[in-house]
Amino acid sequence: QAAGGEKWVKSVCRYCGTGCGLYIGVRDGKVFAVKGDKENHNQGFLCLKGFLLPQILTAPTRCLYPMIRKDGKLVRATWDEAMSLVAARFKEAIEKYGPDSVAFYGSGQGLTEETYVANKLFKAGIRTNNVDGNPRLCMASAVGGYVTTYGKDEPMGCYEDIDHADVFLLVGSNTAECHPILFQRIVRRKEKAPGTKVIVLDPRRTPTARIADLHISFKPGTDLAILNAMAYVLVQEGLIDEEFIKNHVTFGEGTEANKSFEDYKAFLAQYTPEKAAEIAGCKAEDIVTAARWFGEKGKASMSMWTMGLNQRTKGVWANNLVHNLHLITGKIGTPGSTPFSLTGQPNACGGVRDGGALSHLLPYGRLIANEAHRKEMEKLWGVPEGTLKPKPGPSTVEMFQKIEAGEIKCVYIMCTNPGQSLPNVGRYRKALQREDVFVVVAEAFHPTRTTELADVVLPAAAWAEKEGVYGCSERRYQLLEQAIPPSGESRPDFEILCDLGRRLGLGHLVPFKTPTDVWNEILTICKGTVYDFSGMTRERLRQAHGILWPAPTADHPGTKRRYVKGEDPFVPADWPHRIKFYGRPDSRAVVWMRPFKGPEEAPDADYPMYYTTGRVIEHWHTGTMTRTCKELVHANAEAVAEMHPADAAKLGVKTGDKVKISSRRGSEVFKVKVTDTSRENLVFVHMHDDQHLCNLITIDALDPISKQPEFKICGVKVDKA
Ligand code: MGD
Ligand code: SF4
Repeated sequence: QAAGGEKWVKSVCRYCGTGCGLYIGVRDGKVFAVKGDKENHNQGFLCLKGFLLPQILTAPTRCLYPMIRKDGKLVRATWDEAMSLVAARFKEAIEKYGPDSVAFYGSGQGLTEETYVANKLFKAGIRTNNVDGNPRLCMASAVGGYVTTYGKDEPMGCYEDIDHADVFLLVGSNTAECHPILFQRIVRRKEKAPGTKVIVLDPRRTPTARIADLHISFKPGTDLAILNAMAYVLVQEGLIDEEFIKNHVTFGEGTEANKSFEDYKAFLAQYTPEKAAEIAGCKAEDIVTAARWFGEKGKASMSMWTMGLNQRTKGVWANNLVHNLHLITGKIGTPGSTPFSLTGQPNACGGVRDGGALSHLLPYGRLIANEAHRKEMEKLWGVPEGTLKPKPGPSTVEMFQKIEAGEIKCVYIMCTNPGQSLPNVGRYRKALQREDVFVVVAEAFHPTRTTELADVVLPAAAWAEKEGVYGCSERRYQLLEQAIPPSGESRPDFEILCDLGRRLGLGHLVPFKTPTDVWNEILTICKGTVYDFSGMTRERLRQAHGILWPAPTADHPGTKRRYVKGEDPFVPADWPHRIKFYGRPDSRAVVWMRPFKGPEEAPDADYPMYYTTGRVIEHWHTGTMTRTCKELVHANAEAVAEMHPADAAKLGVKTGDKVKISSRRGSEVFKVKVTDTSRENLVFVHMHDDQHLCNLITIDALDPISKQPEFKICGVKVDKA
């Protein structure tokens, strides 16, 4: 690739779960540009955030040397000083209070190798299951949906399904802003096949809703009623596939899959379109239309969803209800027909979900609570039987509650910014400020709303400065090659973690010299599981533009559609059907009866408006990276409160005025933007602004199954400021 002193290094975008392939242009040891990879799924396209990635590398806020807090201030230290202090404090806590007094909080943006090292070090080395990560805030309900419905996590479809779909059902996904390159692919499909229908279920009239053929706006939290009513119409109008149901589906309620189709029909009787419309504040005929389009015989239907469905106290149930639509119509596992959850982060799937770096998981589909799985991992990791603790650790919010309670004394935070991104963040910021809690933050940027609370800040090499694997929404694993050396004194997270391991006397568990060493071990860990990607050698990943797992042998091309005979290597050739849901013992997926239940905190007399939060196209999450790009800041500088014109008129405010938004947990002042994007009685606030924390207001109530917080709904009052 070298020409005239320049080289182009194959990599992947640092930001969203779309996982666009790109090349990094390097000249004189500096990154000067990126360009889209035409041979990858994104076909050479990148969105603006992706294009502007080079700017983040030289931002004045890059964290370039270690820091230790002394007399209340973070001061420069050497690596040895910082790491000796971290190791000493961890050792002291473990000796005095036991292994569960320390914790690791990771990220769906860490490279697979980094997350693997941390997971092994903490679970098998330190012997604590206090390991969780921000995918808990993001994808946990989607995981819960897949596991309860199919017995195994992760989508069965692929991006290519977009090119074959006749109907798109986008539920709680602002694809246009959060997964722009996939949205563009949907638009291209619509242009190419003019009869293609887009249905958007979203309380807000988002930029995604603007291309919809049918947009159903509803009261936040009521989509469970709408999805059940769609199923009602499908059944009533015979838009179901009885043969598929007979061969591949079973029915369930609660946690037991022991019901019949007749029971399901009786359950649906309470969700007539009229009843659902009354609950949701939408039109019954729109629900009927959505169901008819989705269920039309001979058409391919693809559903996509993200945080609108996942960040809910009924998130797993809502996920189940989307799967139900596919299972009763048989619109699953053929080109263009698939339920497809979009992941938020670039490596939430590959690193954290698949890699098992949550508090209840072990790598590649294994569970902490399962004795056989623990034994298998103990053997693979070469540690004595009984090393792995049988009790799952706390989920993210519960972990910070243990910090608040003084039970966790030391926490290592890597590649995430919980001081800004946790729900009800004021509460957990206080927890991190406890005198007796020692906070280590491995960060590529400083200051952030978390480094400002740290006792030690470890400077991390950023994207392009290190090598490793990312796995995006469609099970595609891709290698990010190192393009330039780390900035300043920063080091790759994997190196820092191995250093910590050695200092804790656990170097034998993390003896890795390079990320390739880690990857080679990972290939042995996934082997024999349904994830099996042991055919994805490092060399192969260097050549390929991503490979979709399973890929169990070096000559296996990867799997576009799971559970499908002829595509998925785990469906036997002599299986009598097209599909085998082998994740469940009876090879049947479950249609769950999930009743409508509202949000944890609906508006009431004291807090009469709905409050919801999320991303905007210009910024990535808490903004530490994108807010260093002048073009992006120019386009969107400050988080605003989007309000419907009728609400603004009632309050007597116009665009640019300030409002104070308060919930039972906290308040913050924002500038107003009056827009019909917002539904009446709903205020939407962006999450990227470190100076205006939308999470002082959000609720930290959790889905009881997935433990994902309800970022998307709470009650607030809005006053003129
Ligand atoms: P990010 O800004 O992505 O947000 O929340 P966070 O993960 O807290 O933080 C990533 C951090 O990693 C940044 O501070 C960045 O500077 C740092 N970093 C970048 N590269 C590296 C590296 O190579 N190594 C290390 N060590 N650090 C690096 C995201 C979270 O927010 C998520 S996933 C979701 S889905 C939630 N969404 C959400 C919402 O919709 N509404 C509200 N109100 N809050 C939300 N919070 C959640
Ligand atoms: Fe990066 Fe996502 Fe944009 Fe693709 S769509 S360039 S992965 S931010």
